[in-house]
Amino acid sequence: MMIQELFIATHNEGKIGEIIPLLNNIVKRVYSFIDLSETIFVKETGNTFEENAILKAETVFKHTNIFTLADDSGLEVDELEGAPGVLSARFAGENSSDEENNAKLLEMLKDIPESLRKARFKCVMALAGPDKTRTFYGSVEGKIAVSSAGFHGFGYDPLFIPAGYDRTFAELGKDIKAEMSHRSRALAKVTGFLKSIA
Ligand code: ITT
Repeated sequence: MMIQELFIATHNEGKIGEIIPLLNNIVKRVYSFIDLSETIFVKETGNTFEENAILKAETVFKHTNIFTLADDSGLEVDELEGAPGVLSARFAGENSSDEENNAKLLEMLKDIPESLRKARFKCVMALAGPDKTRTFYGSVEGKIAVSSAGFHGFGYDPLFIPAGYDRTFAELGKDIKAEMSHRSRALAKVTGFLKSIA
């Protein structure tokens, strides 16, 4: 079986910008919510990235009938026992902006020294179709900066310094982020799977 068309079920423009370029040579046509006349919002009621990724992919597949890929991702900070985790998008409250979430995280870590600011980004991608939904994982280790830096990317990128670097993802830019990010790593597994069934 070959998957010719894939629907990317995310409303996050930052994710779209990172996912679509990596799929262009793998599937013939990529769709997203801009191709639909009505948009679909899925309430993220799961307790894990995996549950939420599956929920988003399966709900959207039911509407579109096109193989659907969803991304659930977030930041886990050791000092905060894994928070913001699945609540990363709404850390500072429902509909909070990236800036508000980042400000809250910096405030919570303000007395925490560099050696204890360990964190990781995690991404779970779920691929839903007529058969069993499959999941793919990626993560990247790093630490939380003491202040916001850089303008590339989205979300917590201005605060996340990947291991082996001394600048944030937002300073390093999209090419370096694409080499090692949680999303790229999960997506490499997705594209590996798509090629294996082609
Ligand atoms: P969709 O559910 O529509 O895909 P969302 O933004 O609500 O969009 P999530 O529920 O998966 O997506 O929330 C993930 C949040 O984690 C996201 O809003 C960012 O704040 C953060 N995040 C995930 N990946 C990130 C990345 O690569 N860089 C920076 N922040 C990231």
